[in-house]
Amino acid sequence: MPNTVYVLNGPNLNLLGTREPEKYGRATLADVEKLVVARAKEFGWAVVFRQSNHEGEIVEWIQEAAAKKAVGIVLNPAGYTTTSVAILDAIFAVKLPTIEVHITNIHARESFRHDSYISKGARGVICGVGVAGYALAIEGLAALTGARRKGKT
Ligand code: CA2
Repeated sequence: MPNTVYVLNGPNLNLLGTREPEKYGRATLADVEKLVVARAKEFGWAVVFRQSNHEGEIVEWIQEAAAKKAVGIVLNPAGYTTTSVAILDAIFAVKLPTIEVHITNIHARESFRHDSYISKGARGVICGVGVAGYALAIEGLAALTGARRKGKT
């Protein structure tokens, strides 16, 4: 699936918009999907949008993205950010441009959220701008891959 971006979401992000809105906002994950699908479409890209509460499933999806020759990956690793060598290894292995996204500014939160394993393999990191960060990550992938906006027909 060339011209496809994988947007992967880690544990508990299925709760987005339903709990802790003061931290994570009121947009649901379905709203985020709509946002990224619309932005990716501007570049002629389709989106595979998924969420998992399981580390290994995220690893498998990163490998799948490479097997399908995806353009790149947008990843909010959520609670696996500071623990998952396995997800980092998958990012290194597949060599697809990967943008790490966090809805909140992880550096302004508890210190245990600061040190991301994923950032060591990501080409770019966006945090603290809410769910808009996902759309910015699509822009980032376009910048990194030299993709241009398609003219409206
Ligand atoms: O800011 C982010 O996007 C985070 O990746 C969110 C993670 C947190 O562990 C990271 O440090 C920063 C938590 C995701 C939990 O998602 C929820 C969403 C709504 C309500 C409760 C949890």
